[in-house]
Amino acid sequence: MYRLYDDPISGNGYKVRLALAQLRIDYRYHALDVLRGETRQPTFLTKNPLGKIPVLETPDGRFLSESNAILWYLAGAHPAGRSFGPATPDEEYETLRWMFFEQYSHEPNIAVARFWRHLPEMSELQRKMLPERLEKGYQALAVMEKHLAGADYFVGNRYGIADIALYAYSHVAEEGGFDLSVYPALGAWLKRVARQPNHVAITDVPAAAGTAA
Ligand SMILES: N[C@@H](CCC(=O)N[C@@H](CS)C(=O)NCC(=O)O)C(=O)O
Repeated sequence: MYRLYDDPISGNGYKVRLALAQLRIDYRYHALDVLRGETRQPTFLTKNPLGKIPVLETPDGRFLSESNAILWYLAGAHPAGRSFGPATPDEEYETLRWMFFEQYSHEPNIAVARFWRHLPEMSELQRKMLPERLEKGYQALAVMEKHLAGADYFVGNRYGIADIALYAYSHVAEEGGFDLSVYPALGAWLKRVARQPNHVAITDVPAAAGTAA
């Protein structure tokens, strides 16, 4: 059986929860609290030396990290996942392009702004850096809006892992202080993604299966 190590608040973890739910893959859920440093404990560092969730443990005992790499793995490793994955070299390129965009231009701004605003108190440095994160986050959202003005999904005009990767933090961007009302095509895409079969919400967290580490 798969095991997912995650923090319920994490959008990176949500990508994996959403994919597992939509692929109907059974798994055990192990909750960690990043704010309490639980991912930096020695037992967890044996699973991911970077000390970060999500980590997906495979039934044969391997520990997979990096949310978008896990999505890629699930799309390739499961017959049901193939419809979520790229079908041609061009689609492989497009899927990777959007997933790298998510990790470099989107997540570090939108997820980080959201995370900081969830903290009991922002540090002086975080307060100083927030406007730049917001500016760069808006640039990423504008790139998505431009694409979605001419397409229903990110790759191959069908729902897939690039949509899952980008949906995770886009749909909660308002929690980071972003105004999504200025992006009508993005708003329509968010609704389209939420209507996919077996969709689960970021707040639909499975019951935890005992100790996290
Ligand atoms: N690039 C990684 C980022 C993972 C990441 O930043 N995880 C955060 C939670 S969303 C974490 O575990 N932070 C705890 C820490 O750094 O101590 C991915 O996509 O999985």
